[in-house]
Amino acid sequence: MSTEQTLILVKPDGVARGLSGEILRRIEAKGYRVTGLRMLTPTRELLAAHYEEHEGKPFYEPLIEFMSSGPVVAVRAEGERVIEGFRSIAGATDPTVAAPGTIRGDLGRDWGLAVQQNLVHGSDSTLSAERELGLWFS
Ligand code: YYY
Ligand code: MG
Repeated sequence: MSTEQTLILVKPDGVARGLSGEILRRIEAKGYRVTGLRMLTPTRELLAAHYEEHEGKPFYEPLIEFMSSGPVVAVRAEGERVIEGFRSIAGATDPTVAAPGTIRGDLGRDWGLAVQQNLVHGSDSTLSAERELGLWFS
């Protein structure tokens, strides 16, 4: 048994497409508890800290630009192995190859910017979950 907490973001494309409710539904339907919820348009400063591991990569600047373009829904979710479990529900980074049944596989669009606009973020380890929750839910 290991109850964990993770940071989930519904990205600007998910909010703009009216999918926040559907994404929260999937999180809760899996049995995870939502223990924190905020809607905000993130600053570049917050996003630079959040995505520090990707600084310098070719997709970094467009990603920050996109993520600061409108409101996101930040979710603190809790449950048994929720970090790995939410990554599993979210599906592969690229919605075109994300498995059917996953958020990205079912709802992600197969367009040019699909890898950038892939609806959700989920922390990928206990260390990053702790760090990211500190940024978004301080
Ligand atoms: O953890 P995850 O979101 O699945 O992917 P990461 O490799 O951490 O990349 C973070 C974020 O960056 C991804 O969700 C979309 C964007 N991105 C991109 O725009 N283009 C890429 N080639 C890789 C990632
Ligand atoms: Mg990642």
